[in-house]
This record gives sequence, structure tokens and C-alpha cells, in this order.
Amino acid sequence: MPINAKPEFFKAEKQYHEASTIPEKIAGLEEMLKTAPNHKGSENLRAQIKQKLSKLRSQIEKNRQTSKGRGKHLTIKKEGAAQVILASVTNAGKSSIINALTNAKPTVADYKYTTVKPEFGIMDYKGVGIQIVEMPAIFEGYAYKGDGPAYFSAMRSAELIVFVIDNTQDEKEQLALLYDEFEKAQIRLNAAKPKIKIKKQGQGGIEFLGKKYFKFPVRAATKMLQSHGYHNAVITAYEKVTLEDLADVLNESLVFLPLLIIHNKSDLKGKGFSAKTGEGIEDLKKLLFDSLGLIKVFTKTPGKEKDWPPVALHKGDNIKVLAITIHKDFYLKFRYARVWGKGAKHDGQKVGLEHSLEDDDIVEFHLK
Ligand SMILES: Nc1nc2c(ncn2[C@@H]2O[C@H](COP(=O)(O)OP(=O)(O)OP(=O)(O)O)[C@@H](O)[C@H]2O)c(=O)[nH]1
Ligand SMILES: [Mg+2]
Repeated sequence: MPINAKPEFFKAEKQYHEASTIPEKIAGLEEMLKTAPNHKGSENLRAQIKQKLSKLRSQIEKNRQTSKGRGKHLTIKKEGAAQVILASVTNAGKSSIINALTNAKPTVADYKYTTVKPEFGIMDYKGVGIQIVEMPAIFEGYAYKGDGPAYFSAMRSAELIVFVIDNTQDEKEQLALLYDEFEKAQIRLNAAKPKIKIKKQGQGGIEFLGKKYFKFPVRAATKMLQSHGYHNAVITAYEKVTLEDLADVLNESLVFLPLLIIHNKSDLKGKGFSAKTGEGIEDLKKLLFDSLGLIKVFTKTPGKEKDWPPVALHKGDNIKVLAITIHKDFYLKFRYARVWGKGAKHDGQKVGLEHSLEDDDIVEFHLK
């Protein structure tokens, strides 16, 4: 027990111990975390609270999947090269953005919570289709209430989360609420998964490799690992890691997704773009495409113009990835390729499978 905790902490702790339902327990723990002392000596305590929290939060997700919860299932069939989720407080302009970017026409209105189910359409960016999904607006408690868990669950497999900020409302408040709800739903945004590897062993207890990277007492970490069922294992760190990082890696329900924050209603106030007037919308398309880490590459047949539409790939992908993406025969029967564009030293450069591609490159395959 921390010596110098505030009375609010003990009150929250009592609330947690007396709680009988999962949401009540979660509320107690969240309050404990808010009021717990925040210094080096309380690191273990905070990590323990977080661990309990993530277990209960995962329970909500599991209950949803079984008959215990209302079991609502929601999958949004992925289409196009990537799926982008628009999330915001109500009225930030998600539906207006879908209207401006895609073929879909969800209702836009100035009353609150207009969109009550996910809306989606395909945005065309220079021949590449990208799916844009509007999730019903997020409010405090969304992660645990009603259809919120089902919506969050559907977001877990997206390629990019976009926070749409309403320039006419307080930005800090919007961001705090959104970050908070995603964290509750076990979606960690804009952070890389800590580089820790855990490998089960037949015997030998718990062993730590790369010790200089472990910024925590080994005893506390060992206890945490044991509580997750690891009794014989090798733990390897590849960067500085804290106890919380270890807890994050042990938490199987936690997913890590990239985040982009955009600002709407620039016609009324501030920076960004306007879904209403269309100002900045072309830049927004490019921003989404770039944030997804996508590139587009054109194929061509000898003696002809490049083909349309282009193939969507990821930055750093090479000829081999392109070949397999088109058809496995292009890989199996590959002899060489010729490349035009930024990724080529000169027009029509002859390259092999390992050659890396750049946005707008044109590739001509020569097969056996
Ligand atoms: N001036 C201005 N108004 C906008 C802009 N974008 C949206 N609006 C207005 O803001 C209100 C809400 O827009 P929606 O697109 O319905 O917002 P939403 O985020 O989908 O709202 P919910 O579905 O309720 O969460 C409407 O009255 C829109 O006309 C913009 O760029 N500029
Ligand atoms: Mg809407």
C-alpha cells in the first residue's frame, strides 16, 4: 500500500473492492489510477492497477462475443486497399467528410448523434480505392455502453484511425475524450508495440535477456509474468522497457493502431479543411493516402501505355510483392522487370525481384 496516497485513492480502492459488476469495478480502478501517486516508488502499484484494468476491459470484449453480453456482432466488410475509421464527438463533420470524399451519402444534420450506425464509402485517390468508415459519434462511456463495444471491436482491424476535430469546439477536450475511450477499448493509438519477446521454455524459471533495457525490478516483472501463466520463459528486450510496457505486451487484447488527427470546419475557424466548402479536401485525400503508408504502382505491357488502375502497395515494397499481388505466375515465371519513375536509375532500368518501388513507378514484367 502506498504510504503517501491521497484520501481519494483509498475511497476509490474501497469502491473497487465493494463493486459487484464489471463496469463498477472498472470505474473503481480507473478512479484509483487517476488518484494514485505518480512517482518512481508507485510504479509497481500503477502497473498492478493497469493490469487489473486491462483484464476487466478484455472481459467486456469477451462477454460481447458470447451470449453473456448482448453479443452484437458487427463486421464492416473491407473493400479497397485499406480501411480508414473516422472517429469524433458528435457534429464534428464525419458524415460531411464521407459525402465529400466518397460515393456514399450519409445524412448530414446539425442535431446531435445523427449517424446511428456505421456509414461507409470508397474514396478514389488517383485510381486507388480506400474505404472510409464513419463510426457513430463517441461520447463518455461509449467503450462500455450499448453498441459501443461492438463498434470498437469492428475498429480493431482497421489500417488507420482518424480523429476528426471540430475547430469550433475545444480541441483539448475532444482529444482527451477520444484518447480515453480508445484506451478503455484497448486500442492504443500512435504507439509502437514495445519490443519485448516472450518465449516459453520447458524449464529454467524466468530469465531476462538484455537486462540493461529493463527499467524495473526483476521481482515485480517475474510476478507479473507468473500471473499470466509464464513460469519458465525467456524475456528479451530490444529497447528500454518499463513494467507497463511488459504489461502491455502481456495483454493479448491490446491492439496498436496508427492515428491521424485532422481539423474540420476551417471555413468557420482555424486550420485544416472544410467538408462544407470543399476547401483543402484534395489535400486531405493525399494526407490519408500518405498516412496509410501506401504507394501506387502502374504495370505495363511492352510497347503499350501503362495500365489503369494502378496497384496499391506499401512504402518499401519491392517487385516481388508487386508480382505476387498481381498473380503468383508473375512471381513464379519471373525473368526480369523494367522500371520507369522515381525508383529507377534511368528509364526502363532492368531490375530483379528485390528492387524497391516508389510511388508512381511503372513496371513492365518479362516472364519465362
Ligand atoms: N461550416 C461548416 N459546417 C460543417 C462542416 N462540416 C460539417 N458541418 C456542419 O456540422 C453539422 C454536423 O455535420 P455532420 O457531417 O452531420 O457531423 P457528424 O460528425 O457526422 O455528426 P454525427 O453523425 O451526429 O456524429 C452539420 O450541420 C454540417 O453541415 C464544415 O466544414 N464547415
Ligand atoms: Mg454523422
